Amino acid sequence: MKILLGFFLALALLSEAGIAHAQTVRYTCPMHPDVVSSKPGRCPKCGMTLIRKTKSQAAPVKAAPEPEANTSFSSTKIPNAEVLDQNGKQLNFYTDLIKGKTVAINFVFTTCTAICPSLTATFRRVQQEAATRGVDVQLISVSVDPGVDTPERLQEYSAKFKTGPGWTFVTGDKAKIDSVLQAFGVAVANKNDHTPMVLIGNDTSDYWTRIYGLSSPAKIVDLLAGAASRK
Ligand SMILES: [Cu+2]
Repeated sequence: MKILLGFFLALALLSEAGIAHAQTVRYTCPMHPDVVSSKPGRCPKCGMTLIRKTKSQAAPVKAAPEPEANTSFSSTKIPNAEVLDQNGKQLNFYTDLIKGKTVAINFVFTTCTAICPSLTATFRRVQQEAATRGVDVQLISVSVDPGVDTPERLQEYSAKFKTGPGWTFVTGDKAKIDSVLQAFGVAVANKNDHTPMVLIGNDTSDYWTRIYGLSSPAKIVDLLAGAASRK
């Protein structure tokens, strides 16, 4: 926890420093504060959409959406929305997928040709490595394109990546999925801007953290093991 706090503090200080020297508008990566650009675009390190920062946004009252990293997330924010899994089965998002579990959640869409195949392949290796190391984890891939990603499509996608049991693909009514995305702070207007982050949580201890979704599977499993060990 101390390490995490230190990290968040460092992040906060870094972004403050960046803002203090800003002459006009700047765009920074939520995950890589050292990436600063004068133009909108994507982070060359992780592909995340850069977030606009101006001096006025450095004021104590934050109006613009800020990266999650320095806000505390809690299971209480997760809606128990009615969603569908890749088998077309109706689930309650919180009680069926999160409650009492250690979870890793990513955000994908099946027609994505950019980062999603790599995110999913990484998740697959995370699943295998977690099993090898005896880390009990529920993997959840939430579609950011529920209108196109029917359960059938997700089933196909899931089969293509040879996912194992304990990995649920989630779609459903757009409003319901949006409520889930909003709760996690990852809702975007354009699906192509979806976050490459993986959220990691232990619901029982209400411990939440996040990691870049293309980190090494071993690193992701380390975080999962750490989360799972929190009582
Ligand atoms: Cu994608």
